[in-house]
Amino acid sequence: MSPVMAGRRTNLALAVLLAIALATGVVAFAIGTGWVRPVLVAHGLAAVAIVLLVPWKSAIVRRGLGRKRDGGTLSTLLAVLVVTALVSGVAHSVFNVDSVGPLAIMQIHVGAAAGALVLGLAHVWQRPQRIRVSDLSRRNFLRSGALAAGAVLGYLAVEATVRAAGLPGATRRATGSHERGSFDPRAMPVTSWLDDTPPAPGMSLTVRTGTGATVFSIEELATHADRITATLDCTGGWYATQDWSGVRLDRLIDTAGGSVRIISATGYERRFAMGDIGDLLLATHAAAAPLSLGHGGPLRLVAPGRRGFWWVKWVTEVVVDDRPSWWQPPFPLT
Ligand SMILES: Nc1nc2c(c(=O)[nH]1)N[C@H]1C(S)=C(S)[C@@H](COP(=O)(O)O)O[C@H]1N2
Ligand SMILES: [Mo]
Repeated sequence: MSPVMAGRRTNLALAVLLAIALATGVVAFAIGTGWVRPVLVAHGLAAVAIVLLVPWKSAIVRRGLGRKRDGGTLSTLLAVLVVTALVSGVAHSVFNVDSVGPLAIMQIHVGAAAGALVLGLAHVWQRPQRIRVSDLSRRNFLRSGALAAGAVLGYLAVEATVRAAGLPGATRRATGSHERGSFDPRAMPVTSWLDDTPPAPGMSLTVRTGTGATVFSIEELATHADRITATLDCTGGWYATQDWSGVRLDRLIDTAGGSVRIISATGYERRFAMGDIGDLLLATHAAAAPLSLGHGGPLRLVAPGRRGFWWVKWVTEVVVDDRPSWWQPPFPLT
């Protein structure tokens, strides 16, 4: 078998694995319950399989260096980004590393992955690997099977080591997040999706429906004292369970509609299905103390089972309209 053919196979496998890693990474960010564990396991398996292919890819790179083609800088940068994504992923998941200098570890991980996507597409464009009928041979299926089996064994070996050594990765949640400040809101991180900052504290909530607008004071909302224990699970890779108290959203809305927008004083917002309002809480308190401004005080949304970016802070407006609940970007844009 020629080294060129072997190289082509390795390149195709790497492209597929990177695509799987990216897709599972995006899905793991989007969902907070249900399929999140298998999705995260697939993410880890893709990572292990990429590492297993490093010896083969190195051989291809060494041959390529002898040939001196254009695009070497781009390829090197792509390799650096993939290694950065792998190392930051392991640093977070196994060792619970929170940040490196000013950057959160998940910013590094996602930033490297996004860069690798762009450069990876450019790389494939520059050095296309044509897919041939022979790629679908029985032998190549066996090779893929061997790689998959190797990935499973490697993954299990890492998991077993993490557990045996009592490393932080052993106690992660299904989403992959590490615990930070449960039942102690002051110890819980203050964070934002991108770069939102606290506004001047609001004093009231306006609820708009098809039939008009109603203004509630924060004290009025707090007197309902609806309680719920729920876990805030940030895609930054940490989670905290708190006892929240405030008012259930279905107490404030008595009309029908397509969906409901929960809007922050900062303009940040998420839209929910009307069927969900019985599960959503507008919280004024956590652990029996008023919410701090950093954590969204005086009023923030608690959205059990959803990732942190749904938990809108500094809520000043709730608007019911006729749009469907999927009428929004899958992730916030600000
Ligand atoms: N207005 C507003 N609400 C927001 C965000 C934001 O950037 N702006 N970030 C969300 C994200 S990504 C998370 S994880 C939680 C963080 O809440 P905390 O700062 O209380 O930990 O708030 C959510 N609510
Ligand atoms: Mo988050």
